[in-house]
Amino acid sequence: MTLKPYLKSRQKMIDRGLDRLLPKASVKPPTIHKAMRYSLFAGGKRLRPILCLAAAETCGGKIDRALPFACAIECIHTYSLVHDDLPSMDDDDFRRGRPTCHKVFGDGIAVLAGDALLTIAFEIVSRAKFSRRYDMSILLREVAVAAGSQKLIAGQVADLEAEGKKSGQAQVRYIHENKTAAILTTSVRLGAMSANASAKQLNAITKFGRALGLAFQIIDDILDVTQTTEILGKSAGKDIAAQKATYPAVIGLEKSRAEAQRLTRQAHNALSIFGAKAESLRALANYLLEREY
Ligand code: GRG
Repeated sequence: MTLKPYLKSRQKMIDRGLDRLLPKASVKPPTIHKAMRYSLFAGGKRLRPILCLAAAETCGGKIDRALPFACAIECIHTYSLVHDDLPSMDDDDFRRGRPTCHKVFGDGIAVLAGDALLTIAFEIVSRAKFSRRYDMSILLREVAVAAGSQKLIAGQVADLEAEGKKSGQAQVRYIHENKTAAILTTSVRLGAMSANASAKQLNAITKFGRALGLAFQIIDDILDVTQTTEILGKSAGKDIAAQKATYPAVIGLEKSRAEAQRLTRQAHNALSIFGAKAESLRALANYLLEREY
């Protein structure tokens, strides 16, 4: 499979879905809808929603059925970035290669745009078609738990509290598993659930998501050290400056690279039960590992 055209066509499909599901920028009050759309359509790679669609296909489902879940996940991901960029959190001026939401709309509207993106994700899921094995309460709970105080927010709290302190590998792993891997895992799990996956399939997809999610964040840590702001589209070198708990800071660059590769192999192994059906998930995992680092 050729990855570039595949990614482009999936990105388009997700953009169209998001455009359809979000209130138009002119809807009252326009400021909030402009701010939500500003961050949502800022050129994100759409990795999580693409993984969601690929997981649905891997489990024998249709991508149309998975699309609302994919869009909901991208709304949650974007909310977390908007809030993370705020002066009271990571204090970043650039995201996805352009000024952050609060730089354009002010802190108050950026907080509300994040809130509204998180909230609309639940509305989108609540309108989606569910499958025989996974009813609406299961799907809504899946999203709520992943975005909640014991997963995404837990990771962010631990990340904030670790700043400027000496962390060990277990602590960094905890941060990454919750801040990054939990939403990524839920992306593929929702795709699988939309496809009415068996327990065995869902278990394999979950293992894949966890390993890939952790590898993805370790690579992100490495890129922060090795790449420029221009290449990243966000401020490089911030982790060291802010004394963040990262893999390179705790175990060094070489060991971090080896750990990312080990986890990517683990992710591949989790897909063995699907045979050729997991071709797109395998290609996506390779794409994440092959980022320049
Ligand atoms: C505010 C509750 C709350 C959580 C914030 C998302 C996050 C947690 C922090 C942002 C910084 C960070 C390192 C997040 C880890 C996930 C990550 C690598 C995000 C960037 O994801 P990409 O590369 O970005 O998929 P695009 O812009 O392409 O979507």
